[in-house]
Amino acid sequence: MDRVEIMIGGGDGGDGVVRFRHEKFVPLGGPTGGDGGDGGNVYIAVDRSTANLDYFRRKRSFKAVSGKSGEKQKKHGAKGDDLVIKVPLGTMVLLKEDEREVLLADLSQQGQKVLVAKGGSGGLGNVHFATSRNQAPKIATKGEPGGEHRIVLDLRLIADVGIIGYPNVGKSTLLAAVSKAKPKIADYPFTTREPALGVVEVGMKTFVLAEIPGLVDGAHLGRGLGHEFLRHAERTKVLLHVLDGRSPAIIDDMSNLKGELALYKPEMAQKPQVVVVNKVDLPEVQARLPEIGQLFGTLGIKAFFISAITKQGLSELMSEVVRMLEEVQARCTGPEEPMAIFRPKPKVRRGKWI
Ligand SMILES: Nc1nc2c(ncn2[C@@H]2O[C@H](COP(=O)(O)OP(=O)(O)OP(=O)(O)O)[C@@H](O)[C@H]2O)c(=O)[nH]1
Ligand SMILES: [Mg+2]
Repeated sequence: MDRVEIMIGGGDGGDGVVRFRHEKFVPLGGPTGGDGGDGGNVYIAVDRSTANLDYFRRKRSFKAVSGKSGEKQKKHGAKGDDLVIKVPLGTMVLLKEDEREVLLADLSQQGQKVLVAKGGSGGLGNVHFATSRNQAPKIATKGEPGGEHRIVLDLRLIADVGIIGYPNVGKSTLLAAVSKAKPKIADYPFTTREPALGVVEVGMKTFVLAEIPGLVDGAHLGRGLGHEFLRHAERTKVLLHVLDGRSPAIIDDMSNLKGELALYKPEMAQKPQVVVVNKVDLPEVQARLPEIGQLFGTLGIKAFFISAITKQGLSELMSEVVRMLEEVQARCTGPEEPMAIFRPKPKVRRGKWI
């Protein structure tokens, strides 16, 4: 499970109270009713020990603790405890308003935390309402209810590089050849049914590589498994586009899949891509290499020719990926965008007299 909708509510504010001083020989003591405590806030925070969203199968609704009512002698009620909901690294937090989803936070770093619902303010005790005309006010206000929101938690892989390509082209074989990942490999389509991750070391550099499985024509319409997984590729910086050297229409394969990405999201097709022709160890592919090379040459595309099985061409390919990652990184270290801060508005029911 990597996407879930939950309801969250800030704690309600405690009520203000009506109290009067009762002392011996002071028949008309003034008001002493204290304010209610504020309700607790709800936060969503990254937690190292949480790996998935399975916990939310059982529990879908969360509310922080409410504030306590005020007390006599002008005492404030206690503030409600905050609630911190723990999620794995890589969770996107979206606010659902009607059918629209607004991104509140992309929790892609350890220690990140976002405020998602504010507790209601405590009500005012009658100490606040004494005037020269009314020195014994019998009024206090109720605490505000906490803010309530529908929140979508969407867990996405954090990979620098995504391997895309039609089924059976050798994506898993490539991932296994350059990292310690052990994805299932077999000679039929849709062997990989979940994105697989591996860490690649190139000299002193490392990056995270992910196989994005199940892409077919019409993936953006939900065909194959691809639509489910394309969102994992959204955060990658570079795409490795793997083609099967045996394919009779290798250029069409490339442009069709690219078109598929653009239909899913135009930004996806804009990502830097490395075109990789796999399975060059096979004699039938060997025989076609000059022809394939020429096809890409006329399009001005630099293609990498590899065999994920014999590992031919892999070190050049990985060096190119590192180079491209560095290029993307250099481009991205411009002035930082200001952090968006989400300040949910509680539903107002203020000033209701008790
Ligand atoms: N000869 C040869 N066969 C390869 C090469 N790379 C992969 N294969 C074979 O191609 C078949 C599919 O490989 P996978 O790595 O499972 O392909 P995939 O793209 O991950 O496939 P799905 O996960 O099913 O989409 C397997 O039988 C592999 O052994 C290669 O470089 N040369
Ligand atoms: Mg696979």
